Amino acid sequence: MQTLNVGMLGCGFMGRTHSNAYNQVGHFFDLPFKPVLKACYGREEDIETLKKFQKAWGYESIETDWRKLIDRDDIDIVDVVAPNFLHRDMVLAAAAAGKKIVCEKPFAMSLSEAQEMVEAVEKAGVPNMVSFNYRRVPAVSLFKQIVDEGRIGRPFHYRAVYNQDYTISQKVPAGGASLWRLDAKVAGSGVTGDLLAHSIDTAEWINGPIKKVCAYTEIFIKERRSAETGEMIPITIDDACMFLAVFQNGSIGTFESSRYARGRKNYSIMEINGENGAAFFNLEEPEYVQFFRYADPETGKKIEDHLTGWQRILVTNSEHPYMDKYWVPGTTIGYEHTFINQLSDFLKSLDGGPAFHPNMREAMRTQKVCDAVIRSAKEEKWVEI
Ligand code: SOE
Repeated sequence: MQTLNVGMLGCGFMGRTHSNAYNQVGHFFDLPFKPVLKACYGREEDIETLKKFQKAWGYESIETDWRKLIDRDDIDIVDVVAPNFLHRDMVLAAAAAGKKIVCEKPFAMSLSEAQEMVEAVEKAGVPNMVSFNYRRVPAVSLFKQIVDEGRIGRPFHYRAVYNQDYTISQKVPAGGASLWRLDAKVAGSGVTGDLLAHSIDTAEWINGPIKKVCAYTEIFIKERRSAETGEMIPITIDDACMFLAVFQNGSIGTFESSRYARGRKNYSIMEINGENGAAFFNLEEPEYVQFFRYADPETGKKIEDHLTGWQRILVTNSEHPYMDKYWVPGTTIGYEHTFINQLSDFLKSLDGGPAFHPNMREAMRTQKVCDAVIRSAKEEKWVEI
């Protein structure tokens, strides 16, 4: 089998999820390629972390200069999992070197950066994908299937929430290896780019394009100690964001996200309510999708009776998306499998399989909506997408 040599640009949380996927994917899926973990990159000052990372995942070599890694002849895929502010330069260099590209979300810091990156990968003609892993939770794929099968009918409402609580304490510093998400220069935005990007990606994938938004953002703690210098620095990323959305299909939506939602760790929910039915998903119970059936999708005939109610579907049957590749019905898979599923889809697309979604051009939509949300909050008005 042909090998595909991976160069991993980053050795943090997402570096781990992606490395695990390369190691695992061939165990579950029949693939045209065998990924080989060739090299991983980390900064010189993080050398101990980098070496630990190399050993944990089995990389053949390390680099402390990412440009050198990209230019190596023995690298086929460049996987960008570094903090957001580095994505642009890394993707432009990888495209110029003719490498296949995997990039974590949000793939750019702004819409203009995203446009530049899309132009570069398209000019170079290199296959590329953006990692929105939650599309590949089997229950989320099933949620979309239910909508695509017409079981919801005309949609009226879409709502999404993505809440966490890890920045409530004033003592949490900003910046540094683990908390760069609080530093606007490194992350671009706060919960909008980090969390709502996921919700927007799945919302548009399931319910079509958003037409306009009206947003409010809040910064609860305005100054934090810098993890790098120890100085107090102003916080400019959005700690919380709420926005109203009007979809092109006429339905209306609400989106809410915060890192101050005490008790919520990675609470991402989505619900759609239509004329004929409704669907609901909660990432804290990722093996279930809930479905409410009100009318027959073919005839529109009402089928409500005394047994009508929400169905809680355990998404572990072989008929369910991706699940035939894992264990036996009733046994579950987890967070890490969303990255494995996504990688399998990407690798298959490289050998004539179905096109992978979203590539960078498609993911630019999410960037567009995120930019509009931030602008709407700043200017206190509705913004058309
Ligand atoms: C933030 O805490 C974070 O790690 C996001 O960056 C990921 O995209 C999300 O899936 C989990 O939470």
